[in-house]
Amino acid sequence: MNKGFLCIGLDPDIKRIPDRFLKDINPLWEFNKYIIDETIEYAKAYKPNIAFYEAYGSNGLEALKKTIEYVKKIDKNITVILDAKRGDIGNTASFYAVSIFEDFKADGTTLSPYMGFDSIEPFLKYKDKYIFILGLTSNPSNKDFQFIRTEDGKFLYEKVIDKVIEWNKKYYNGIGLVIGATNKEISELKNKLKGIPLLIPGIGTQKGEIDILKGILSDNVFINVARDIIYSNSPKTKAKFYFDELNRLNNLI
Ligand code: NUP
Repeated sequence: MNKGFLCIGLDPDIKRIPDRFLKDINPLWEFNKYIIDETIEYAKAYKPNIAFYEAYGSNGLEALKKTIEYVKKIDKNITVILDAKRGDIGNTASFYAVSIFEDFKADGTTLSPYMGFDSIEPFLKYKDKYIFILGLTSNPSNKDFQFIRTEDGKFLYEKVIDKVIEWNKKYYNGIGLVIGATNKEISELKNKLKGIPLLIPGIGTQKGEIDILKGILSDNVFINVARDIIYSNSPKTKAKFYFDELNRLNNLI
């Protein structure tokens, strides 16, 4: 089933959500429910970032859990990616994996590659889940480490991408990458990344250009937009805008 490419980021900030939600017992949950109801017809996926929930302790985590359950209850085919950027030694990582995949029941998550394979391995036994490993991130400081030249002349991010592609072939095809839409390098990476699951943030508030995504869209590619949709006056209209734009781009090829 192809339901477009749009992944809506559920990153609720209490300071930015409309006043009418603040009187509720759990404003984060009520706000998310509103966003989901408004946008679900255009969403292929939702991506809550766990930071926005952990910040509010048990109330926040309850909102996160209810949010994931709600999406799945409405449409079990919608992918929920719990953005948590985990990465720790093996036995610790195995508990992160249990939390994300068995307790929160997310369909995918994000991982940092910095600690190497043993920090990724515990996630690999969940073969029906996506893992997106940070490859080339969308933030300005991605230059600090990701663009360090390695001994064979390649940038560090290129080495990470090569390694993830190798793992994808060796283990299972749910292993993918985070590639920020703010990077012009995306254009050169398109061929190499064919068939690899991709989570692409950076469109909208971070000013990534949507046209750079031409030629990269496919079934397991998720284009994430959070703030520009969830805080707009009409999340539905904004979600439709991105849904249509991505489909237009896909049809150009
Ligand atoms: O490279 C990355 N850039 C990025 O923005 C990797 C990420 N996981 N993210 C996340 O995507 C970020 O933490 C936030 O949850 C979302 C982008 O949100 P927005 O800029 O569309 O509001």
